[in-house]
Amino acid sequence: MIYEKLRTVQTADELLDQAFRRAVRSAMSGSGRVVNIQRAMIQATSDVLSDRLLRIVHDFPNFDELSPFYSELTDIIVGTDRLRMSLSSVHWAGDMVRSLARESLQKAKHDDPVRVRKAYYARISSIVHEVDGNLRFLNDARNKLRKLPDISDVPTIVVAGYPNVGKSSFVRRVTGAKPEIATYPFTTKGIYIGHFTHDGLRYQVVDTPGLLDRPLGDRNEIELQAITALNHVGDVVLLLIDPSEHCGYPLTAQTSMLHEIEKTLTIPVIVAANKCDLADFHGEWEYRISAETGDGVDDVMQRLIEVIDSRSRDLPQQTSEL
Ligand SMILES: Nc1nc2c(ncn2[C@@H]2O[C@H](COP(=O)(O)OP(=O)(O)OP(=O)(O)O)[C@@H](O)[C@H]2O)c(=O)[nH]1
Ligand SMILES: [Mg+2]
Repeated sequence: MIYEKLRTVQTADELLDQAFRRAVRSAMSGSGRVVNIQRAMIQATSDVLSDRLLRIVHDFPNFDELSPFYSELTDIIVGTDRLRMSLSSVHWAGDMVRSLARESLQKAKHDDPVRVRKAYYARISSIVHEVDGNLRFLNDARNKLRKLPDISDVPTIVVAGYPNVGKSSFVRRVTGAKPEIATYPFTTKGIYIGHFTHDGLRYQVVDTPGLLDRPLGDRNEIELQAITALNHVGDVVLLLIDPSEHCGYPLTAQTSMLHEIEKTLTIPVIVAANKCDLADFHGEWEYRISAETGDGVDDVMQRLIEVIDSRSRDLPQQTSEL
């Protein structure tokens, strides 16, 4: 996963502390004239600090080259603009540390070297402290982004619907007993990602708990963006309805959500009515299924696979987009 290798971003004080300690060590190991010792300290501080600062910038990926999935989620979770701004501030600080060191190294040849070195320390302390807010923001972003699920580049069915309609039961039934669990920005709950194979091809099924628990009209911008991100996560959405209303949500609420979702998403939405084994199940549905007994599950899976296959024939660029 693209954010997996991001290292902890240290605070201004931690970075300075490390650099100054390294400088002291280099001063103690060197011998000779005061000017040489002071210049070695400036050099060591600059090396450690600029190296650390620029490494932070290089650790983050190029946001223009992210897949639509990760780029959309990055924007939702931390905000790409803020991220870019913080990275360029840190880059600026790294450059300043270096160029001030060059100046100070020259100056130390003529002026009082101890004073020059102290002045250098003061300048870079204030520069690094100036970007401390950005460093903290980047570390926070790093912690959030690392939790993004590793969505692999295989055809993907997204299972959505109101809480308790049977999404997880469905995912477990079609993908077997061992789902991977990932944290998702959409929800505080863990999400299941399962896989199955059909005609020798691997498919992925993604559960979306907590995503659709109230009308889209009540959503703020960020939540709506999380829902439209599904367009990049999946090739097709299976929207589960629970006409028995055992899930605790009236059928009218569920169907109006269905219409909103169909309008909001650009990928195909297939609807299946779950819990057909229950006596309270009612209504005419193209796909009547039971995640519990397995009734009708094969039919709807057949349809989902057909939709994915026809999309990958019509839109070859879509399958390689992730
Ligand atoms: N009778 C019956 N019960 C079902 C069926 N599918 C799911 N259930 C039950 O409905 C309840 C909710 O099922 P889940 O699979 O956890 O529902 P979910 O949509 O994943 O719920 P959230 O993760 O909370 O959004 C559980 O008690 C399931 O056993 C079904 O086809 N028939
Ligand atoms: Mg669930």
